[in-house]
Amino acid sequence: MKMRMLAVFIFFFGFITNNFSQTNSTNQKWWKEAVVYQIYPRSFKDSDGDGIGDLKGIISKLDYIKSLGVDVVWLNPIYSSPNDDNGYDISDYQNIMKEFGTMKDFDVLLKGLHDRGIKFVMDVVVNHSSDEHEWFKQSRSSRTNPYRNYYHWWPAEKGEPPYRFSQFDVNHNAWKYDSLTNAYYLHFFSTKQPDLNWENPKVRKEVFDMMNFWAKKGVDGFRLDAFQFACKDTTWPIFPKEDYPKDFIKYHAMVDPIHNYLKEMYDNVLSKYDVMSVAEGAGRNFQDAHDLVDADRNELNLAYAFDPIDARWSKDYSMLKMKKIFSKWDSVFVNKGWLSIFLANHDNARLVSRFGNDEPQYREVSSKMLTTFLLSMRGTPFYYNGDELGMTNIRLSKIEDYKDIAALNGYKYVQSIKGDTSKFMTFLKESGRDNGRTPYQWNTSINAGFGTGKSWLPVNPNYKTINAELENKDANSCLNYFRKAIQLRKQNKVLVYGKYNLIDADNEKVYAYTRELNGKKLLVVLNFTKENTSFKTVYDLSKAKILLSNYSITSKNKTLKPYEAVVFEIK
Ligand code: TEU
Repeated sequence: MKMRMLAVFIFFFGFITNNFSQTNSTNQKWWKEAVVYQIYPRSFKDSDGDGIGDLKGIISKLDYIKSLGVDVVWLNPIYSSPNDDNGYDISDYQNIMKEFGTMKDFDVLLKGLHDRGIKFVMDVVVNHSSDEHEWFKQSRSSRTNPYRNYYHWWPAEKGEPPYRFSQFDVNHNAWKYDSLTNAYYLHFFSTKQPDLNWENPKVRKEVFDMMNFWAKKGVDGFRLDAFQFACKDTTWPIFPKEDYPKDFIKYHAMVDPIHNYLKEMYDNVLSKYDVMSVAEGAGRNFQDAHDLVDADRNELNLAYAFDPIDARWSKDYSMLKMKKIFSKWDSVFVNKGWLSIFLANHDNARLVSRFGNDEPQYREVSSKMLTTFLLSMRGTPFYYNGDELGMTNIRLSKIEDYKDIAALNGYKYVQSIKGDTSKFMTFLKESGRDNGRTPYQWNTSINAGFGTGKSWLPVNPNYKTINAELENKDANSCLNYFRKAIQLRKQNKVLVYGKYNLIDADNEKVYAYTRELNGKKLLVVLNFTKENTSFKTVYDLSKAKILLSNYSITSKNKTLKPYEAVVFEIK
């Protein structure tokens, strides 16, 4: 009996705190209500004809960006870089990459965004720097150099270091031998991206000073690149062969005392400004993710987890699995913490090619369906430039055409182990990162209006039909649908803060859920397939109001056309 009373109490207490947490104004934050638009600067707009996008290019498109209705722009790294990994290898954290422009251009860009009421998020890449950064040049010059300890070194007289996995290395070995000082340095990414030693307080101070420099300039947020890997166990244990490196995240991510360093970052930088902070990667499990963003812990605001997008390529991918993953992630953050919602970025294939269907008859409708999903879930949407046009994978067929270090070194690795290179090419065509990095398609003019010079990656030949200018004029385009969906989210706080509830959970084709806040209830139904289908709901749709739909005629009889998406308001 006592147990039952306790259960009833917990249920009601949970109910009250849950509803309270959704409506409590102190829990309402601008970064929860924002739609973040990610711009890949290299590919957005080239102002000077060198084939590489730049800051002046972005400046020339500020009114267009404003017209989308987005609240925040996140730019991939724009700092000085030799571009081994397109700017994710930084050689000077307080300067602008010469291909992108100057600090003056940056100031103009920031002001231009702010003048239009748009906030700006900076990409902070501090798991590693470039090997061309002055710190590393000093560090590798001698074992006694004051910067030696800015990076991780293993003296070769101790023999080979314990194996560590590198994502971009040709041999997947994260230790690179450097004859100058007869030692190995650690690089979880390419050999030109040596890992910084976060255990060294001087490194942490340098990073915090650098972040303060940008915050004082007025940036509104930081995206912490690959930060879950920043801490290393410097006793360098040998990891068990059975699951390392297969499950390298388990060993590389969230190593102690990473949370202390985040708290230090909070105290020294984040707490001083009204900035948002987001971690790329959410750790090994839900607990890690929660610890990163639990407001009471004073670390970060948001994290983005890879499970949903990674699930797409798993052998047992299905709609049911997808729904389970998203629903589980939502449930973990019901009362505390906040997540981002995304299905594509610069590290992935195009949204419509990966999760929708880019065959001509389905491209538009499935792209709109995915937009509906991203803008109607609980969490801050991170929307990748070009997806609002329904841009598709380019599917380059020859390895020589690829530019991405992950693709090029991945290919060399497969060759070195005498693996199946044609299978690898098939994989690259569908999931290679260059698919998401082709120039933004502005109009039907030369190079899709990206710029006058030969672009660094080829323009997708479909730019004659898929481009911003045409779509701007077409009321039913993907672009205008995106604008509409953003407005719907803005006008309905229920889409931001409302409780998420999965319905018709066993439906293998339809993802359906309700969002509910203060008595207002929306029902979102999304057909993820090219078949006609139906869904189950207890709600009487005959009285429901249709708030958004990606077909001109929408029925209320619980059936859906291919890739149909509808947002109903339940009356
Ligand atoms: O990505 C971190 C990361 O773990 C990626 O390697 C991801 O798993 C991979 O891109 C999937 O193909 C960040 C950046 O987003 C990425 O662009 C950089 O290359 C990487 O860090 C290194 O800085």
